Amino acid sequence: MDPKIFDIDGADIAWCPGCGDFAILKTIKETLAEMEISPEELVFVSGIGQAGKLPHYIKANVFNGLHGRSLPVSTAIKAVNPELIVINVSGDGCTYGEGGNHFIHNIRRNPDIINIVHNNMVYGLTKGQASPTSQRDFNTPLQIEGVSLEPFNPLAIAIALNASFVARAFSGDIKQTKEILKKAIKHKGYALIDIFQPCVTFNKVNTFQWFKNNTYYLDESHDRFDREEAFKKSIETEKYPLGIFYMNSDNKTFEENIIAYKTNKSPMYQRDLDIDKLKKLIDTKK
Ligand SMILES: Cc1ncc(C[n+]2csc(CCOP(=O)(O)OP(=O)(O)O)c2C)c(N)n1
Ligand code: SF4
Repeated sequence: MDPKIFDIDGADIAWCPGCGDFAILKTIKETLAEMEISPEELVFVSGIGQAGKLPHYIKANVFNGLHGRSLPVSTAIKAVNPELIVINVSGDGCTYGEGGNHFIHNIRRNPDIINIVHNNMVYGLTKGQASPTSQRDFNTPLQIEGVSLEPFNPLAIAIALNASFVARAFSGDIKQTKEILKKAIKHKGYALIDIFQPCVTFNKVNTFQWFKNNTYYLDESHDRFDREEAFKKSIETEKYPLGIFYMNSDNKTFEENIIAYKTNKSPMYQRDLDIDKLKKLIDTKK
């Protein structure tokens, strides 16, 4: 399949030249094309931010909602139509800051969705304030003496909560990121891919070269099914590991746990609403 199938003619892309978001967009389009997934099978869901604009630039079904609120929307879409491939895509601020509570409880629910987080360690859209993943001492127009907090560690949190798929990628390496994304799409259950993404305008510390110099790939010897080993890797900061840290398929997905699917497997959106039955049910609870 030609990745151009996902292009929107005349799309006016608002990202700065050189932004890592372009590479992520290209990676997603090429991955989907290589996997022969068509636009109708997909829904992209995002919140607010530069990363949150990605669904505007891809031809597929799209829901762009409130800052930090994309994960519950993704969960609901997957619940009413489990046949769709739901890709949640947003920034580190949107997902781990404003949406932090949703991030945590989404892992517990385990919907079968892919969660791509553009991690540029800064708030890009609002012009460079610190995000939860900004590194200590990072100077911004707001944090004038530098960030004084430890950065939020999304991978360690996800592994601690026994998330079903946890990975980190680098937007500058399209080939490896594609491989990770393919595995996340094939995986059943919630899949987190935190992608390091240089913000060339507001993060002059964590640049393309910085990410290259400060990362390495997990090798074959890393056992993805060993949770303790994955946790140890997730707290490494001298150099940041890239690749798939952890996988498990032990827990049922959110959709599988829904009572409505116990006896009837047809997607909920196709069912007729029985108002009388609903009224009776409400009456019994009065
Ligand atoms: C509830 C709420 N709080 C704050 C804002 C303002 N706001 C819009 S985008 C943004 C930061 C986005 O940063 P991030 O999610 O890291 O994405 P990036 O722009 O870096 O891709 C903020 C704070 C908002 N729109 N809604
Ligand atoms: S401000 Fe940063 S994240 Fe936003 S488009 Fe520009 S380079 Fe990309």
